Amino acid sequence: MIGGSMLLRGLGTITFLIGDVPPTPVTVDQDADLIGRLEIELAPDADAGFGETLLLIDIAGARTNQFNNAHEGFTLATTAGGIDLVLTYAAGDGNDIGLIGLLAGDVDGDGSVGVEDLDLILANWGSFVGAYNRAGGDLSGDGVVGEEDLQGVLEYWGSDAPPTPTIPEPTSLLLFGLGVLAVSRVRR
Ligand SMILES: [Ca+2]
Ligand SMILES: [Ca+2]
Repeated sequence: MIGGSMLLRGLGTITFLIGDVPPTPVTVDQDADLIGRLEIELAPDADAGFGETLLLIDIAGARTNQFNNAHEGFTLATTAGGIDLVLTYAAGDGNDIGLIGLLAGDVDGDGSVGVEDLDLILANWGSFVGAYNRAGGDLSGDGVVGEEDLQGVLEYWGSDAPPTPTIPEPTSLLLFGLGVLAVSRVRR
């Protein structure tokens, strides 16, 4: 626990190491003024699930400002398992700082990487949509929809969120398989 206000000014950097268990959150028992950098280091066994929130900083008081390098929605790291760790300033009880696990390459956020994501990239190709505007098609963080974002989708093509109790209908499984085949041909 950090007593009093948390001030990270100038060159201050706070680094969280993400391993196979959730990080222990820093607790700020008053206000937090965030002028500094937030860095994420991944251990080789770093693990996070789709839709899971890892709480980093629990602020009891009010928050002012944001980290210099990381605004809402920025992807700070990607685990080996293909989960993007995306920053939110609205975790916990609404004003805490955390990372939300989203599927890498998943532009529309529906929990799978496929044709819809590719379509969004192509529809916005060359457009400036804002850094890490996922729904707009920027996965790479340069704010423009282009080659890197396309590669991001292709690299994780076919990945799915962890299975839900719902069993997919055989027809949708078949269509999914065809979609993968079509893209494999295009890439050759
Ligand atoms: Ca998707
Ligand atoms: Ca981009």
